[in-house]
Amino acid sequence: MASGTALIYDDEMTSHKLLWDDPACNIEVPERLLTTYEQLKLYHLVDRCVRVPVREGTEEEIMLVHSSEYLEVVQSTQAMTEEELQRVSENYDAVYFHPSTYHCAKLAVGATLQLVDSVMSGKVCNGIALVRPPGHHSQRNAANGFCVFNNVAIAAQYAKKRYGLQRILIVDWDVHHGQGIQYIFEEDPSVLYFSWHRYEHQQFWPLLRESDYDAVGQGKGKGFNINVPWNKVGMGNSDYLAAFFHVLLPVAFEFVPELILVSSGYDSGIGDPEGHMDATPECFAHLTHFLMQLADGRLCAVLEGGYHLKSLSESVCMTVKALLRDPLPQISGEMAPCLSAVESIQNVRAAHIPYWKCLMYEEETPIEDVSTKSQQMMEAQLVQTSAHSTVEQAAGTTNTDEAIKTDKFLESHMKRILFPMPPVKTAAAVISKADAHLLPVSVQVENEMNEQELKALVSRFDAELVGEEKVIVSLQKMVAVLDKILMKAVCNGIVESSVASVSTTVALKHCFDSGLQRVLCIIVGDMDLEIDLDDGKLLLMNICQKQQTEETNSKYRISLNWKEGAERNTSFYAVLGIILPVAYSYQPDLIIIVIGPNRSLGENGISLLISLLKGLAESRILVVVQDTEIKLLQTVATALTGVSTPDFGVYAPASQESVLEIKQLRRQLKKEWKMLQCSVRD
Ligand code: Q9C
Ligand code: ZN
Repeated sequence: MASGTALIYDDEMTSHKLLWDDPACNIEVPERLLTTYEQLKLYHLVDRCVRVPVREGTEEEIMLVHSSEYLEVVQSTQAMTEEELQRVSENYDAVYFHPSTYHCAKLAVGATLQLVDSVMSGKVCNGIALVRPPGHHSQRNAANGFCVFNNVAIAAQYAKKRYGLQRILIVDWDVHHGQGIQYIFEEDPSVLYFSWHRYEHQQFWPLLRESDYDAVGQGKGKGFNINVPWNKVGMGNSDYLAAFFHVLLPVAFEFVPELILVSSGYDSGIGDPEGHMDATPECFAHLTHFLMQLADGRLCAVLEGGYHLKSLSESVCMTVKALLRDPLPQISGEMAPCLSAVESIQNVRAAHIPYWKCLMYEEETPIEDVSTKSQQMMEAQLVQTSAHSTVEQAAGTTNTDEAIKTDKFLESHMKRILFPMPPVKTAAAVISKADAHLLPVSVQVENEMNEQELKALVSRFDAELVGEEKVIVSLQKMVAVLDKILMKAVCNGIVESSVASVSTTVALKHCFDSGLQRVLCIIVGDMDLEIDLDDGKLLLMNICQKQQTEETNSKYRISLNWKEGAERNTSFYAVLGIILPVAYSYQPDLIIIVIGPNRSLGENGISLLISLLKGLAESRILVVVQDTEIKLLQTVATALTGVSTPDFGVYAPASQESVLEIKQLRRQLKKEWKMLQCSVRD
């Protein structure tokens, strides 16, 4: 797999600007790029990326999406007077032209294609293009909503043509509906378009009926257009995560994209004057991290909207940090989607049941969302109601007051969540010295802890645990790695143990002794732990093959029966449907993953589990492996370092039995772990 992150930026794209007074357009300013680039420099992210130059997109490339008539109109604006420019602009909704617009719009297209080429050629693994003017509203024959050429749509057509791609995923997390992209690919099953957007029952721009959840695509493209309409403002981190867990990610894993293009608008972030949403910058790092598990990591993010300068620039920086595979900050806020978000999610899932196997056993029906609709209609012209009701704008505050409030909030918020990166990413302690050489080179091999120290440490909780020689050796290895994680000298680690259950028990006790408040322990395979769990400091999940005798689940002890055939890649269904939502609801400080005997997940499943959970707990993960196959150790070590992503091969739908098991668990636990909610019923 390729490595490295491309950054494409050129300040020439700041010359496109509004020359007259137009309140509908005055937020799309050159400072959007300048401020963002400055912030990237401040965080030293520019130095860590691969600089790729921009170029102009060619006429031929532009005509992959746009008509020659429209191209001529845009060309003609180069030589116009201000008055003429204003007149052309008026032909479109929320658009302005400047004499440099044509040049900049060609650079925006070319920058996007340079990014696609860098990723597809393997020069880098992923990247971001910071461009203006944006693209996702623009259509075959029309500019629209600040957009002149549809950069991302052109990139998708280009990638299909130049690289023969058959499946491209476009994720549009901008707060507006990229109706331009929807129109272009409506009938095209090779491009899966996902967009969430402020909708408010069609009361929000662009005010289109076809932005609703029931626009699923047309003809052969049915099922390949996914709209998540937000019917309230104030949607935040948990709402966005829920849409990923329960709509986008399962479908995307089933789709198996070869390339991901992100219409990366940040007006869906906190403080945006257009979006009025509430997602904080680190949310975008988590969204990016999820998408990096698909398409062998080939991801191209292309700037769309984002009009609060600080929110925009911090969010772009968080996206770049995720692309660079830095450990992510913990996501903030209460992890519970609001009712209106769950309604939207339920409706999209219901609308897509006929098209996706991962939804086929759902009996979801669209609901007439009474909780928002009637209310919305009455309040249409009054104060906006907001999803989580904490971000309502107080009467009498102005937009500038709001913007300054967000500036101040973000200033302290970023200080709170950012943390120094441990100098080493992954440490390992294996039993056979020979095995150490077979691990990825970046893995730091640890020596065991001194025996006296170990005995002193363990005797604090249970002297009897330390008996035979092999137990001592396993514990010495485990503590050596765990201590480094706790001291933040390494991020994560892997230890081999011939007595995984004892190693895990000691590891947990050592964690609590060190003052950790929430430890998530996931046991893959058949294994029992002798440990009390009532105070919420430990959440234990067991994925095992053996059928549980009776109803044994409780909030902090969850067991999931899962059987996976050797050649069937179905585990993502369990990981996305249960494990990830519960883990995000819990927000652990550290994660212990134990791979025991008789394991119920294949290597791909284990790899996916580790890769996805790395977004939590600042990547503090200890993996305890009972199995001593070197292949498994390599898989785990590779997932921890993040040097490659699992290859799922052919998707197999989970058996009806497994799906029902998951649904049952979800119903049982969704009151306790709110990120499990994807339907408003029972
Ligand atoms: N009364 C992007 O974020 N608002 N475009 C128009 C008309 C237009 C947003 C309001 C918002 C366009 C790329
Ligand atoms: Zn937007």
